[in-house]
Amino acid sequence: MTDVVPNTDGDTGLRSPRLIARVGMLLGLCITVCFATGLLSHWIQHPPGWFYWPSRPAWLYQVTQGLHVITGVTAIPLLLIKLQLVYPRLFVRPLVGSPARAVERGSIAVLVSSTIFQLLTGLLNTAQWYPWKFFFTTTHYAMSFVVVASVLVHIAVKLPIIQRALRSPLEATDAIDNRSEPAATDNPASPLRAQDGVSRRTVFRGTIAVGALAALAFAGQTVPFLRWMAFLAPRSGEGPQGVPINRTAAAAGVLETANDPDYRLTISSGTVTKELAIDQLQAMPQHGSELPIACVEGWSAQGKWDGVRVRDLVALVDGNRDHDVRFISLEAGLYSVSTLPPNISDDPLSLIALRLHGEPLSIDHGYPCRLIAPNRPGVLQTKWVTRIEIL
Ligand SMILES: Nc1nc2c(c(=O)[nH]1)N[C@H]1C(S)=C(S)[C@@H](COP(=O)(O)O)O[C@H]1N2
Ligand SMILES: [Mo]
Repeated sequence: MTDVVPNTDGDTGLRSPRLIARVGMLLGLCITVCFATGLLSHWIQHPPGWFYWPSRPAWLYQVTQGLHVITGVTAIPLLLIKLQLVYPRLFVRPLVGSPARAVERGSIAVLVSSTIFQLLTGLLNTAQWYPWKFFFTTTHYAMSFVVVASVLVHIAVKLPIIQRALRSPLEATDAIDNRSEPAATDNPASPLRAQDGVSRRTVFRGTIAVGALAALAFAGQTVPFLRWMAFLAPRSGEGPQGVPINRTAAAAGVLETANDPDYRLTISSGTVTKELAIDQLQAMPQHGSELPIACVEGWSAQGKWDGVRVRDLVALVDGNRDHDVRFISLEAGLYSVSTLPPNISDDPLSLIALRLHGEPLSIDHGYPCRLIAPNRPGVLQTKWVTRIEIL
C-alpha cells in the first residue's frame, strides 16, 4: 500500500469508508441487540397493557439481559475505534455550513454524545455506582430512543456511502463516491494511514478481537464456563450459599424485622386475610425450583430453591388465579415491591422460597422468605417478603 497517494475522496488509508462502514456495522449490530434487549427488560419491569412475557423458558431473561450487558460493553471499544477513525471528519471546516449540513452535523453531535452517555451510564450501573441513582432507569430508557433515532438518521444520511463501501473490497483503493463527505485524509498530519504499514484488514480484525475480548471479559458473570475469565466483570464473585448478594439485609435495614420471632407472612385477597408463621409455611407442601437470579446488571447465578408454591398460597385465601399478585418486602426501599402477572404467579416453578441449596435462606438472600419466579429480572425477586396481595 505504500504507493497510495492520499486524495480528496476520503478513500485512502485507514480512514476509508470501507473500513469505517464495516466497524460501524459491528457497532450498529451491538446497538441493535442492546436496544432490543433493553426495551424488553424495561417492558418486563413496567409492562404496558398489551405486553405479555411468558414464564418459560425459565432462563430466557437471563440470556436477554446477559446479551444486553455484553453487547453494551462490546460497543464501547467499537465506538472508540470508530471515533478514532472518523474524528478528523468531525472537525472539518466549516463546522456548521449550509442548513442541510447543519442538520447533518447536529445529528452527529447528538449521535456521539448520546451514545457515549448511554454506554457510560450503563457501564457504571453494572458496577452499581450511580451518582444519579433515582434517574438512572428512566434516563437510560429515554436516552436509548435518542441513540436509536440518531443512529437511524446517521445511517439514512450515509446510506449511499455505506452501501458502496460495504460492497467494495476492504483493501482496494479505487474511489468510493464520497462527495458529501469533506475529506480529511488529504491532511498529511492525519495519523492513520495505510502508508504507516497497517492494513485495513488488520485494523478490522483487531476491532473484532478487541470487541470479543470486551464481551468475554463480561460474559463470565452470566456464562458459568467463562467465569474464570470475567476479569472486568464486577460480579463474578461468589456470595453466601454460592449466590452473589445484591443488597445485604443490613443495607436494607431489615436485620431486626427479618429475625423477629413474631414474623408473619400476610396473604390477602379482598377482605380475606391469612397470617402464616414460618413453621406454618414449612408445614405446607414443599417444592423445589432450579432458577437463576438474573440481575439487570448482567450477572446471574443458578440456585436450587425450596419452598411453597405461590399458587398454593393464592389458593389459601381463595384468591383469583387470573389476577396479578403483589409481593411486599419488610424493607421500604426502591426494590421493596414486585407484581407477578397471572401466567407467572400460577407457574409451578414460582415459589415463596424458604431454602437455598438445601439450607435455610441466609438473611442476605431474603430470610425468612423470598420470591423466586421463572424468567424474571433479579430486581423483581423480592427478598424478605412480609405481605402478598392478590389484586
Ligand atoms: N427487598 C429487596 N429485594 C430485592 C432487592 C432489594 O434490594 N430489596 N434486590 C433485588 C435485586 S436487584 C436482585 S439482583 C436480587 C438479588 O438476590 P440475591 O441478593 O439473593 O442474590 O434480589 C432482588 N430482591
Ligand atoms: Mo439486580
